[in-house]
Amino acid sequence: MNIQTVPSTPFDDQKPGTSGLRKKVSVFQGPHYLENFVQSIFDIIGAAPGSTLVLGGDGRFYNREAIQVILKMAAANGFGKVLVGRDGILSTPAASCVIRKYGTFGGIILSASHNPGGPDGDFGIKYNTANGGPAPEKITEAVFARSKALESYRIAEAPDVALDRIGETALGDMKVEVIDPVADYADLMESLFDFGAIRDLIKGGFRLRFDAMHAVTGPYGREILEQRLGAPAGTVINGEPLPDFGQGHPDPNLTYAHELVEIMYGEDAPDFGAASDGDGDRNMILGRRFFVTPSDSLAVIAANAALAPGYAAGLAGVARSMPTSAAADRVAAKLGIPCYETPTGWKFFGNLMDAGKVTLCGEESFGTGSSHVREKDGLWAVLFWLNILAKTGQSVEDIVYRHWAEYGRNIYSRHDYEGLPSDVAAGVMEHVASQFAALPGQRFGEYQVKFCDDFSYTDPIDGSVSAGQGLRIGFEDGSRIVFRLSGTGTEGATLRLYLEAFEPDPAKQRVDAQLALAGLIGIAHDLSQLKQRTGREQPTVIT
Ligand code: VG1
Ligand code: CO
Repeated sequence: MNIQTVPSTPFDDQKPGTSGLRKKVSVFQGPHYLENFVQSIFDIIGAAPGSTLVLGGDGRFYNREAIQVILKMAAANGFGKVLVGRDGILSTPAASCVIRKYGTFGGIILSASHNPGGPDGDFGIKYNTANGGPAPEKITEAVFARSKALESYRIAEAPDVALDRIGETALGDMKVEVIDPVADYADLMESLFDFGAIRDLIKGGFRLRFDAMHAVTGPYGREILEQRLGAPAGTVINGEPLPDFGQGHPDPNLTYAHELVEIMYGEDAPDFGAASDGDGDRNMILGRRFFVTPSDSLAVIAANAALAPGYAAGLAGVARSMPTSAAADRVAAKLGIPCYETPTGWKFFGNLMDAGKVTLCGEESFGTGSSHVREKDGLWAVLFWLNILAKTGQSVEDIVYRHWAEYGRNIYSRHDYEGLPSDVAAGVMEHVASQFAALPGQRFGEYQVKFCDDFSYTDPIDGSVSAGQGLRIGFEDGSRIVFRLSGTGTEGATLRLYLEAFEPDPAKQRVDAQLALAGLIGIAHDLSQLKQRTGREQPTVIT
């Protein structure tokens, strides 16, 4: 096999964000762009010759082409074997599962997650370490530094590898093993949840819908829900993965998963609805005409975890990202287990899980997961809910109402302002931060400011510090306003405004979140001059 060393020039914009490097497809298609980043990863991770790598993606446009390039570069960089999902497909949690199950050195996941795909859409690439989780910041920073100096990359001259059939082929000295992308993951799910009870629930007439949004979870949903759990054909909708996600926005929220929302809020709605995102790590949970916020979902799962066989032994602890509501904290307090608050992004949960300090983790951005893998996991959350529903016999709505009555309700919403000019978004953040010295003690109507800061996290395991993780304004009654800039977009800036209030009185809990949060929303607008500075009357998306 002929190995070429191709001269290249460094790029200065390959800085990984909240979850890997994300750029427009056209950027990745540019000469050497993908190759330089992959070589930077290989140079930094220092895999011993003969190591095994996992490779797969969410099937979006450019997935196939990128897989072939990475296989040839892996061969030229001394890897002994690559496990690749059939047709280059692996959901993000399935990739994490495969890395862990086969003890590989690490894995490369091709995805821009919930970002739209297609020739004009986004592409992304992410490296996961041997624990199955996203590389920590010290690795992503080193990869970025390397990419700014890289002058050549290595690639094997070889024909493309056929990826449509399970089995092993050779690429020079390297083996390429095409694996079933679903089987290992589905087996893991079956080991965690009471599939018998869920099967009986469905047999008894319980109706559900799962919207795969033409993204990666279609085959996973069909195998698990329709084959192994016996749900009728058609339970999985939009189950055919498409390179452009059917021109949709594969983000499971009330705005973008509108087809499912119409079904669940329509006549004769099923008992349960769920959706997942581009790469299968997010989830949205719906009951009949009822939406469960992701923050509440984490808390409900934590409170009912013992109903699932894989969690019957108890939880070591829970963790949530900073902007996620404190609903899970209340459950942890009652269970007498620790609750950790981390920056946004799943990479910050890895150390806590590896150290055995937490079992469950969650983010307000429709991400929930556990130490069964090291990624958030959409179908896992769906199965956890089905397990709880099967064991309690209650409806989704009843479970949440009872939960609020017992723990109080953390009323929560996130307002996103997408596609802002970067300087405008930065100006809003600077303006908010500039008031921090004067804010504590100030009163705004019924709210009095208790503290404000720019969230900084010190990892309790390795002591690494991550500063600048979001502007927090906390009030005496536990309410919060958070301002944060997104780290996953590819155009301009997205400003996220997170709002949280607490309502202990069951008689006042069943209220519309936007109405209940109106006072806080007003304060947030006053403090940030959001409308004046952005010219936007409304957020792009409210979740
Ligand atoms: C967003 C979410 C964050 C999540 C990240 C990756 O990041 O807010 O909670 O971990 O997406 O999710 P940001 O920086 O845009 O706020 V995924 O499903 O896009 O990998
Ligand atoms: Co995702």
